[in-house]
Amino acid sequence: MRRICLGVAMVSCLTADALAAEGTVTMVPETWQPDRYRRLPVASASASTTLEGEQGKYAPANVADGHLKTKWVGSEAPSKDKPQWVRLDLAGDRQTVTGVAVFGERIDNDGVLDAEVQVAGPKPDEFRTAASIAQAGSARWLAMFEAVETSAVRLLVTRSSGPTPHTDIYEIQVLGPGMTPAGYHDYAEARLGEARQHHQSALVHARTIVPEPGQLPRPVGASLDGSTERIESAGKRLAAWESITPLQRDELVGRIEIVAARAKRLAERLDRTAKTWPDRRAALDTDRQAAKQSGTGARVSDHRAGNRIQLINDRVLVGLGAETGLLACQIEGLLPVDAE
Ligand SMILES: [Ca+2]
Repeated sequence: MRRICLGVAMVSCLTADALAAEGTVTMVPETWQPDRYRRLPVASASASTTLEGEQGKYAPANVADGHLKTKWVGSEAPSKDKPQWVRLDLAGDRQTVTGVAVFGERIDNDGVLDAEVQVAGPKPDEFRTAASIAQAGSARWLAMFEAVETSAVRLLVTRSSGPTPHTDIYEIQVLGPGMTPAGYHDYAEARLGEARQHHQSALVHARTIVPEPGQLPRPVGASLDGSTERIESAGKRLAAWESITPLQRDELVGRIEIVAARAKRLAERLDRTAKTWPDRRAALDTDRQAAKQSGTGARVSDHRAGNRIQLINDRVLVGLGAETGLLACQIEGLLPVDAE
């Protein structure tokens, strides 16, 4: 491999906040495989601009679909003032990233000349440069840097070259530390175990809110059912680990990362709801009493009770919290549903 550029790389070993080391960029052949590294699963992709739209033929997701014939095409000319970028959000909350392999279009055919490989920091949409390339001599290159924990990687292009203002990227592989086959399986099993624990916590919180699962608001019940199904399905697939291909293993680990992250978010959401439930329950009981006293028929009455504005008839109560801005809808006999 011939080194084509040393980037100004600044990445910490633990977070994208404290920047320490220099990354390196080297050319790689088209057949390059991340043998020594683990290809990290990507949950979603987005871009600054996309020729024919984000859902079209040149969608950002094409850079993470595993195919070297599908590509993202940025539609506007990149510059330092107006860079073009494609962003990959990693499956799971955070991953340890050590490098990025970029497979772009030919330099003379809308390929990348100058770009920065960036990693997401702790704040939303905050990115730090981990490695950079200038005057690229190849369409395919590997940027390696000190391991960093991050939730997303972004390729920021400041100059491309070719017959049109476009920038074309076929594939971006986000790389993590390599694992042995047995270690990889253990990792997948551990992550699925975490997903099960989060799911169990979510069920406990749900039971705090209502004792019977059938009484849960439909969206919450559906989320819990979906979580159960995804965990069971991933568990069955994991049991067949020895008989699936390396690519299928990568896909499964990606699924497990997503399942674990969603289960964690659901548990956290229900935990918050469970903690505020006694106060809300009391407020709703008050509302219910008010609803019963409001008379019958379809006629709607409105009145103000403290910081709550209520519209009531005998079947439906809609309350707006004047301070919280929360809209609470209560249908007699059903649990309330909140919306902002
Ligand atoms: Ca592709």
